[in-house]
Amino acid sequence: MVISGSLFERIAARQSRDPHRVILERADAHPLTWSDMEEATARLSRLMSVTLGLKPGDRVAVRVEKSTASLLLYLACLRAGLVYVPMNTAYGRDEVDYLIGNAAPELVVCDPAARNEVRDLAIKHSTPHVRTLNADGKGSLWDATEGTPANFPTVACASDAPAAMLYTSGTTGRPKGAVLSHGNLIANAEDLISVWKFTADDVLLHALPLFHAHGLFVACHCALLSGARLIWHPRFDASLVLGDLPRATVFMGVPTFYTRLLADARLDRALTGDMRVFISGSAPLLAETWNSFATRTGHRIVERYGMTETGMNTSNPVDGARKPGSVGLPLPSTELRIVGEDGGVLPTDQIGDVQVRGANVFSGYWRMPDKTAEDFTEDGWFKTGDVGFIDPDGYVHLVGRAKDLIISGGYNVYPKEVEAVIDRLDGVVESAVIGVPHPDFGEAVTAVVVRAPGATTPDAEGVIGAVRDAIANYKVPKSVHFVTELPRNTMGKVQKNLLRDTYG
Ligand code: MCA
Ligand code: AMP
Repeated sequence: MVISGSLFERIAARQSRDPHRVILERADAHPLTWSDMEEATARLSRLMSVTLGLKPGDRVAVRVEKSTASLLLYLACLRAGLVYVPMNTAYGRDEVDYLIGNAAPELVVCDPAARNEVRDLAIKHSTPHVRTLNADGKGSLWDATEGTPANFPTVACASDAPAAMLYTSGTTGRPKGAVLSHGNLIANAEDLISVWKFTADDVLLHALPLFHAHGLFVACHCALLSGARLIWHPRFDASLVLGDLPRATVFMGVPTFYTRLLADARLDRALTGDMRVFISGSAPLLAETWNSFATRTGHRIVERYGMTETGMNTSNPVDGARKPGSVGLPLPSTELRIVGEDGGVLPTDQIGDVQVRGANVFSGYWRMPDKTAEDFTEDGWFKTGDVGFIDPDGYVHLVGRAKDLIISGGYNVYPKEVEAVIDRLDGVVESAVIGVPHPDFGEAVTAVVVRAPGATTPDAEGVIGAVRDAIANYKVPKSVHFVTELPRNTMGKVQKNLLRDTYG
């Protein structure tokens, strides 16, 4: 596939065929048409490029609640050739501090409530501009666009120009910025539109957060590049989603969305009768959930598999067999292989490391050439850190992760980050953080702590409180266990599998 031009140009080319058609509906405000979006993004792009003087390739770090204004800001960055750097709104001060220091943005946009804290961090890291945007789309960013002319020539860019940088944590060390190019995003969106058969007749119910690849890229790009309409929910609320399903044709979510929908007695065939497809990803969807959903609604959820660094890699087909427990077939532009410990490609049905290559795969981590080199093979395959096999029909099955990662409600938690907070507490010798099965979040963050001999503090509440004060709330352990020592193998490595057996 030959990819050229900016993602915004592609979206504009699709949408400008019918500029007055509604492309986004929301409960509390007027629907948005493409001409509304065109005008708003022109103003925002002009503000950032002309008034603030940002240049193509400059980063714009954004920590704001999901709103239509936050979507417009993302589109305006694409339009102006700026690199959008979203932050999870749950991030604490230390996480924001690290990210601003590492991304070196020219502009930070935050909620007005966080303005003073973010301004101090911006001063610390010499970030020239801080603007605010609240959940209603108000704030100093928006105010400044008033009176700005609503025209802006979209910045032309090569397909390998950076479009967004999303931070992803690591087994060791601090979070890394995965740089996605316009070409990566376009290639992946076009594959998904074709595999999921999106058309302008679709209506996508969007209840995902906007700061991760799932909600920002997968959902928004499929709709914006196919001409489908978005029904916009600020966050996932099972009851509100059930209320809007009869008006939608496509729904996307993490497995927790599906278990929460199943927990509501109103979910049935009648309510979902006009739906074309339900899609799940970001975390393993249990075959049990897939089967219960099929029994209750008649819909076979389409499970797909992706990563921040690669976008989506595989999906079960819309036409053809959808296998529960499998993440489906490689997408048209993605090659996927399973390799053994010696790096050799393994035959069908054998379990090994999953590697991918293709137009969807990012080219590297921001300012981390060594880490980038480590994660790619010499012939350009990206080492996903996932473990799986390919069955005789070509379907990919994930069976585990080589990386020490917990996925809780679709959010990734790297144990090291939580352990570092616990280990610095007075009275703590060391800790091990593991994921254990959880009915709502899939996996729950669980801490196993060794206290100093004779120490009675911190207790479980003390550990939980300390983590809550330091990092994002979804990383806080749901339970804490105290032991006199951690199980170790002969190499001295903590045997987390034994801890998972004991506390899972
Ligand atoms: C909220 N809480 C959580 C989580 N979310 N705890 C563990 N794991 C979570 N995911 C806790 C909060 O800390 C809080 O605890 C309490 O639950 C209530 O918080 P609230 O925000 O009201 O929760 P919620 O609205 O019920 O959120 C649950 C959620 C949300 C809707 C499942 O986590 C969510 O939207 N997840 C989607 C994540 C996602 O988009 N992932 C895609 C990543 P306390 O009261 O104690 O403070 S992209 C990706 O992975 C790749 C590319 C891919 O393949 O898609
Ligand atoms: P992230 O890099 O934060 O976007 O998380 C990507 C990781 O989520 C992948 O490497 C997988 O471990 C996991 N993941 C995504 N989709 C699925 C899925 N359908 N089944 C199992 N794991 C998944």
